[in-house]
Amino acid sequence: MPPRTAASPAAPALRPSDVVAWVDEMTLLLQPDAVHWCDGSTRERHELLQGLVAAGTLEQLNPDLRPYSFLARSDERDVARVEERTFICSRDEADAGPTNNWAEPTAMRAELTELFRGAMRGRTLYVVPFSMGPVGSPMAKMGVQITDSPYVVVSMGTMTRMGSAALGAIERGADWVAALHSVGAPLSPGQKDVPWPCNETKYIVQFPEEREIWSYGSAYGGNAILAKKAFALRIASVQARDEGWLAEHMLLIKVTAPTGKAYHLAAAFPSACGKTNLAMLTPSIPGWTVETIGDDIAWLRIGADGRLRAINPEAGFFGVAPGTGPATNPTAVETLWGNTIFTNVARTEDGDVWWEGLSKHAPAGLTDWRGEQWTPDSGRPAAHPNSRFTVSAQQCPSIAGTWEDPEGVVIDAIIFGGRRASNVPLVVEARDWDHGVFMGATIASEQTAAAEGTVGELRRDPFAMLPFCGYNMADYFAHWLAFGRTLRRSARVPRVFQVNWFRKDAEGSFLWPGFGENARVLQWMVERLEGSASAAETPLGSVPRPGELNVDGLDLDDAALAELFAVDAEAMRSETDDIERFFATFGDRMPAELDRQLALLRHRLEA
Ligand code: GTP
Ligand code: SPV
Ligand code: MN
Repeated sequence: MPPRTAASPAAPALRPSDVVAWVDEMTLLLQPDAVHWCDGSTRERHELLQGLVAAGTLEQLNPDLRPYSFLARSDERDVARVEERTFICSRDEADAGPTNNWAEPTAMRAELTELFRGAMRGRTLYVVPFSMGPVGSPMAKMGVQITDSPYVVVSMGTMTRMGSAALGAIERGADWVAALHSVGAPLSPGQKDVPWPCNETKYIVQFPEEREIWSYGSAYGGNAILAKKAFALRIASVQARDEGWLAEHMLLIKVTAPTGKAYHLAAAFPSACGKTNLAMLTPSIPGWTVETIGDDIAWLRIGADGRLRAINPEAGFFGVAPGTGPATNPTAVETLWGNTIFTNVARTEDGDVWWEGLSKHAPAGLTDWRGEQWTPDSGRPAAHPNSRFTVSAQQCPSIAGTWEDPEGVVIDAIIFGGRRASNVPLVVEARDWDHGVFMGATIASEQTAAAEGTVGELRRDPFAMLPFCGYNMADYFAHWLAFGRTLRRSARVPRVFQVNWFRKDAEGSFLWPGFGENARVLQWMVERLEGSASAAETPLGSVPRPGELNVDGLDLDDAALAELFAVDAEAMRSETDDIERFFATFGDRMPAELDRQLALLRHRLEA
């Protein structure tokens, strides 16, 4: 198929002049061979997928086993988010804060302009208009991504509402975020392409004041699908601060109790710490149902009715493959029946996919994520630990009927969590909103494979937003505190909880069975909301009284249950010292209320 140009009949009739002006300017800089305006149609997706197969980026899986599904093997050096190469280029360095990399915006813009000059030679420039949130929702926001990666285009097609409808909203006057992306691998005339073009030099740059994103050198996930982390969290968190709402790294679920009463919960866990799994949870306890609204990002604001409301701005799931199996997440396994792009998983002999945890035993004849023969004796995982699936949310059997409600769902409770082998109990309820903000601000978690870095290393990851907050994290804490004051004037302030599914015993085994059994913790939360469950006060907050947590039928002895809730005073004291050091990194921008919460915690620990 010859590449289309902007002047081809496929270019949309409707092209907002400011988008055209930006595309024209970028076309001059990037010097692509062709320009393609994406309309988001099925035909367009089909043609892109066929082109990706022809280019060797995608391999079509066996259609009898995995209909209309594809496997991508990335470059081995392009497998996760690159936090070291991620920058917040606010005009004032202090506005990026100590948790972000900062660079002076004019200098960064000049440097990037030179990097991007001619970067698309030999390639097609795709114009990808998209909406975060249902088009027409008062909470939706538009964006336009320019990219030279058709893999990114089809990913954006699944993860967002992509195409002409978004362009229409922009034409009618909606603001939009400009997101520029190149794999940074121009082709000279006649040069053969590689299956996964990328560049050793990588930049993921946000200009928060200009609401602009420039991403160079990677085609992987959060580095390249710019609607997701770069826009819906880094840029949107700044918009949210300025406009009085919240852009969060949260899943959204609807929980229905046996009484038929439904509640909506939002939960923030760091990358690869269980959001998709909780979002798709199949309760192990009879009478309870959990429906999915979102699995990674939530936008929350106070609705016209004064209640806290949330939407999932995304349209698909970019989920972690390893650990996803019939016993842990049967809903995800069902969701992935077809129409799925898998990246960096293993391939079976008969043309299907496999990863650690999909089945107990690996099938014979596997090809690993690098394309090499693999057996269980190979001494390395068959699927990359951060291998992923990209699939439409529509395909999820547990998707809630209300998941696209333009007004959003009413949030009854907020949950914070992390991956902690010790110290942090299975579940704790905050005393009030401000204490809940303190919990969110002090979350620490063991690092996972979702980003480059040392897996297992404990780090503070406040609100699971450490890599995603587009401004000074202390200002973000203050914004959460102020948001609570506004909420208190409205109908109802949601309860706040902290959970930890990952506590380990002395032998290093998980103490809590997790997954579907996490419904037992949700049950206690709902009973707290209903006022039917009591709680015991601890220095950290309220925990279920003995016998209040439903452990019926669980293979969990009293000692293990006690260990799940044990608070070691000495360890907690050293934890508070660590929190104090962490807070101190923010200097005088740190809200006094959180220092007060730390003092209160220390006081309770001494008492
Ligand atoms: P991102 O997409 O990176 O934001 O990750 P996520 O927060 O959605 O994490 P996900 O649900 O994909 O889970 C990540 C890993 O944690 C997977 O390997 C899961 O199998 C594992 N996991 C999830 N929930 C539990 C749990 O309750 N207990 C245990 N032990 N592991 C879990
Ligand atoms: C995460 O790392 O939190 C993800 C995957 O959800 S990525 O899109 O790469 O950010
Ligand atoms: Mn995530």
